[in-house]
Amino acid sequence: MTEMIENKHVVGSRQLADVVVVGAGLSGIYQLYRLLKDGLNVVAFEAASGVGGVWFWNSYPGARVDSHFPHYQYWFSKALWDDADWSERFPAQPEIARYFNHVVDKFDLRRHIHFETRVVSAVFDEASGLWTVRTNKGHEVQARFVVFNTGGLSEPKVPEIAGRDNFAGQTFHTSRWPSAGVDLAGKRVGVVGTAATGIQLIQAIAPVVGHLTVFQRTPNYAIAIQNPKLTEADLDAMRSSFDELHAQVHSSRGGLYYPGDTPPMFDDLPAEERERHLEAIWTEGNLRLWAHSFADTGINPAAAACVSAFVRSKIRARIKDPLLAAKLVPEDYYFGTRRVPLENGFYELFARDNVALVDLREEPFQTMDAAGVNTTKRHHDLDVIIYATGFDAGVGALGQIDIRGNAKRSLKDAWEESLRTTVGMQVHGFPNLFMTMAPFAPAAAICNVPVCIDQQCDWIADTINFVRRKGHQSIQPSAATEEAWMAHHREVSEPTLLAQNKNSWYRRIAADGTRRELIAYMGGIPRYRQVCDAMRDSDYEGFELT
Ligand code: NA7
Repeated sequence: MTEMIENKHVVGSRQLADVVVVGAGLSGIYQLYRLLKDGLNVVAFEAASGVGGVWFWNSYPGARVDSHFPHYQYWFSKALWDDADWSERFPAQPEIARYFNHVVDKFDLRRHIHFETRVVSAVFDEASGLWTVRTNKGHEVQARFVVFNTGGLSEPKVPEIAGRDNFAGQTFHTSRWPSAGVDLAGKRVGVVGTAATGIQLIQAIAPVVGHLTVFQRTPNYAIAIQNPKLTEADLDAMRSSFDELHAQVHSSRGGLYYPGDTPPMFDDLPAEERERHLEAIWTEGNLRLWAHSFADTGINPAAAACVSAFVRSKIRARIKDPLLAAKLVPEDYYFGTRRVPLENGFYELFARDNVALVDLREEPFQTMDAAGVNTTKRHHDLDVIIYATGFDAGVGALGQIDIRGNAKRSLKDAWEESLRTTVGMQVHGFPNLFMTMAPFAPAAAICNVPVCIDQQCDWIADTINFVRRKGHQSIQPSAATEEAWMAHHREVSEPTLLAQNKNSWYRRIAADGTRRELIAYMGGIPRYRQVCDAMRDSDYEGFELT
């Protein structure tokens, strides 16, 4: 049965919304807030039973944010900062999930969201200039604008291993963790994946499980986290520095503010000075070594090699067994050219009697059977397999929805042919469709997300308001504007060392398994915002308005 959404806007016999917002995660919540504040009639859909997006789904043991306090929170409301009550420098998932629920209740957003409702299609009609959005629950909404706040890391990836379905034990993906939890006590557990998620999970469950087999393909350069409890004085300082920090993070490259300079690694810098700088940053126990250490570590191979050697020595010092160290210490790529995880006792875990490391580069997966998994060398008996194997980044969630723009062309097909966006927020051929955290914007990757989506949600709302105020029916970037943005993206992003490491989710993996475009825009937030602002301030020169 089709349920028409109750709505105050009535055109003929049709009921309309101004905007459909898809997703009630980090960006969907703010998008909804902002559009409602602007007086628009908004309908929101969310597949989960609650708000928070990744912080709803990723409730695996050990999940916590890697952006240090006080950066990972909304920036649109000082009142929210005043009642924020964080307990740790890197808060854990339950605390962040509570925060999102608080935000939604504080601003009375919940009643606008249809939960446990998946958008299955969004089809544009060129004659009326309206989108028809349908859900798995039979809703059908017609709206002039549709905003996909579906997240960049929301569609899980599971390895294709022959016979996977034969496994008789339990299997989980970290991003679909049961809300009731999983009893792992005493069980033989296998974890596949040792990146940001795998490391957090492994640390949390190693002391609980009977036996843990860690399947690692690529070792990472993890930084030892410093995660003290916060005091009232910390919270007071946070509240009183809101304006200053707001300005600082929005003019930072990646949405995290670190005081101090970033000298070039070699110019006039004596070796001892360099070492002192590295040590001082290391002891901070956050992502500064990656984001704000030396000016040239992201582009100069010699500088990157120097930081890489430093981190390797830190990791090696903690692993007694040289054979184990050879597996856990990365040697064949530079620090910072993949997502840098934070860890807390990860390297020491492998000395425990109940933990074993399997190096998949030495013994790749072969098959799975009822009792576990076969690598090329042996059988591993398991009761539970947990995939910490990441996501179909950037495009995955949108690919699950049948989105059709001009001439009923599918977005998925268009992107399979050639992945492209204009500033990561619009696509030529898809009028009045907007996205956050999509490819080729800082928000797609390499960004403290609350800062990046703050700007994106505002730009989208400003653009929708402009179209309405000027009495236009639709807006989309011209093909030339899109090409110019893509050319700029390639020019600033591809020469970086990060772009040269193909073994990372920052480079999209296409359906055929090949690594394709670098989805991370490497020009930094200020440069990106300048381009977006210029578009808005020129009344969208280079866009097609009907
Ligand atoms: P990531 O960063 O994509 O890491 C996935 C991990 O799973 C990584 O160790 C992968 O090894 C491993 N993996 C993926 N596929 C396979 C197969 N087929 N076989 C063996 N191992 C595999 O995901 P995360 O969830 O850790 O983090 C995602 C982001 O969330 C993170 O960057 C933060 O922004 C938050 P690989 O390195 O590919 O060899």
